[in-house]
Amino acid sequence: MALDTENQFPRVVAFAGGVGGAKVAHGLAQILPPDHLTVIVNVGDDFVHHGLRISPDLDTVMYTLGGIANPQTGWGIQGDTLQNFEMLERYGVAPWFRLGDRDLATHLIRTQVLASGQTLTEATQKLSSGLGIQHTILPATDDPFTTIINTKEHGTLDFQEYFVKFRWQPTVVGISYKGEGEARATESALTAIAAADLLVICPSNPLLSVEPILRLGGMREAIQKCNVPCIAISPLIAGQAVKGPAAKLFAELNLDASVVGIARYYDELIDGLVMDIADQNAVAELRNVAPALSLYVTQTLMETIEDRARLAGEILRWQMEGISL
Ligand code: FO1
Repeated sequence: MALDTENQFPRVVAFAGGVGGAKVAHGLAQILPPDHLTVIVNVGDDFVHHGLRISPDLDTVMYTLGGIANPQTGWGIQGDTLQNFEMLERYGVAPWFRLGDRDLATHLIRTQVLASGQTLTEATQKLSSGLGIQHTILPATDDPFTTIINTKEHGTLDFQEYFVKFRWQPTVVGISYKGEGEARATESALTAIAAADLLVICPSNPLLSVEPILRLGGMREAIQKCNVPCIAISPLIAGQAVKGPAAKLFAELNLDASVVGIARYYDELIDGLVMDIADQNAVAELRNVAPALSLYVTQTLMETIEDRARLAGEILRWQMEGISL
C-alpha cells in the first residue's frame, strides 16, 4: 500500500451508517490526521418529520466523532431533553420519532441550509465544523435517495416507520431504494475514494446502511476502479447483530446470517474481512468460500471509546504491514 510519506498514515475512506459504523469511524478518527480520513455516510434513512430534514446516520456519525453522542442509544445527543416532545403532545401530536431539544438545532440548520438551495454536503460541512469535527464527513449523495422496506404485515414502509415506529419487527419481504438510477455519488465522495490508500466498509447493516451507498450512480465503479484494498468489518458476531435487524433481515431474505454470509454478500467488492474471535471457527469455511479473501480475527465488539481506537489501529496495522491469517 502506498503510504502518505508525510506521516506514514494511509488515506482512508470509511463507509458507514448507523451506530456500529459510527464507532469504527470514531476509532479511525482517533488515530488518523484530519486529512487522512473521509467518512462517507448512508442517507437512505433520511426523511422529513415535522417539516424538518432529518439525516439520522449523518447525525450519528457527527455526534459520535464530535464526542456528544448518547452512549446508551448511540444516536441523539448525550444528556438531551425532550421538552419539545412534551409540548407537541400538549398540541395533540404524539410523535413516534423522538427528537431531542438540542438535536432539533441540527435539523433546523440542515433544513435552513437545504431550503436556501445548498446541498446536504454543504449542510453537513457546516454542522460538523460547528461541532469542531476536523475529519471529513460526507453524505454519499446530495440527491433524493430513500430506503423502502416491503413487509408482510404492513406492505411498504418508509425506513423510519419500519425501524422506529414498528421497531424493525415486521417480516421483511423485500427492500428497494427510491431514487436508484437517478441519484449519484457526490463528486466529493468519488474524489475521496480515488485518493484513498484503503477503503473500510464499517460494521453497518449491509442491506440498510451499505447497500444504499453502493447503489448510487458511480459508487461501485469508483470502489472497484480505485485499485486499493477494500476491507469490511463483519456487523455480525456469532450470527447475531450487535444492535439492530441485520441478522433478522438476512434470515428473512434467505441470506446466511454469519460471517460467511457477509463474505458472500460483499463478494468481489472486498479484499479483506475482519471478524470477531467468536467466529474463529468459520475461517476454514471462509477459505473454501472465498479463497482470495484475506482474514483478520480479533475482538470486534466495541464497548468503550478505547475499544474503537484499538480495533481501528489493528485494522490499519494489518493493512499496512500486510499481516493476514
Ligand atoms: N431510533 C429509535 O429507535 N427511536 C427514536 O425515537 C429515534 C429518534 C431519532 C432521532 C434522531 C436521530 O438522528 C436518530 C433517531 N433514532 C431513533 C435512530 C434512527 O432511527 C437510527 O439511528 C437510524 O435511522 C438507523 O441506523
